[in-house]
Amino acid sequence: MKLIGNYTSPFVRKISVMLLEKGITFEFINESPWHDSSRVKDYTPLGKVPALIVDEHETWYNSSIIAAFLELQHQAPAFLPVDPRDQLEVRLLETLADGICDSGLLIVRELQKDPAQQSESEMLRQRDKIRRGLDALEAAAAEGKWLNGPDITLAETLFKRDSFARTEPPAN
Ligand SMILES: N[C@@H](CCC(=O)N[C@@H](CS)C(=O)NCC(=O)O)C(=O)O
Repeated sequence: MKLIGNYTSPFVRKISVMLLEKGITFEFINESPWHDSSRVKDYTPLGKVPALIVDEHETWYNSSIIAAFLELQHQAPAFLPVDPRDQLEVRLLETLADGICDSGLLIVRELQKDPAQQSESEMLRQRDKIRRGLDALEAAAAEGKWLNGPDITLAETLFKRDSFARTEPPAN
């Protein structure tokens, strides 16, 4: 299996955490999606990371879809509970965490523009989403059911750094 990604993407991190925790062997292909010469679009039409190449006939993209595919391998630990309703609750928190990262990414992209082209109001709008999202995540963490609970969940793969020390990328 090959994981196409880069070291700064939280969505790639989600999949790296799952692969490492499940002990699934994979090769990491470090590709930035942002450059004109990027080869990411050769792997996925949307040109975004992560993409997971299973073989020459099977490629999955979008971190939520890849996560669902990895769960189908039935390799421990499971990142989703068995009960479908519980699964939805975890997927909702995953969506919340993804959305916070999406907003962060939009702010970064805005800041990369020429200052005259940057939209302060758009950045404030995104910051509000991040603030509300983090408040909701904190409340879920305090509840301790799917975040900070007894079992590892998909909802934790983007934010809970201390549990996943061995998935840290190299310093350089
Ligand atoms: N919802 C997607 C988001 C993926 C995403 O936005 N990845 C960023 C890197 S963090 C990317 O590749 N962006 C390239 C682009 O937008 O062209 C997922 O969960 O995989």
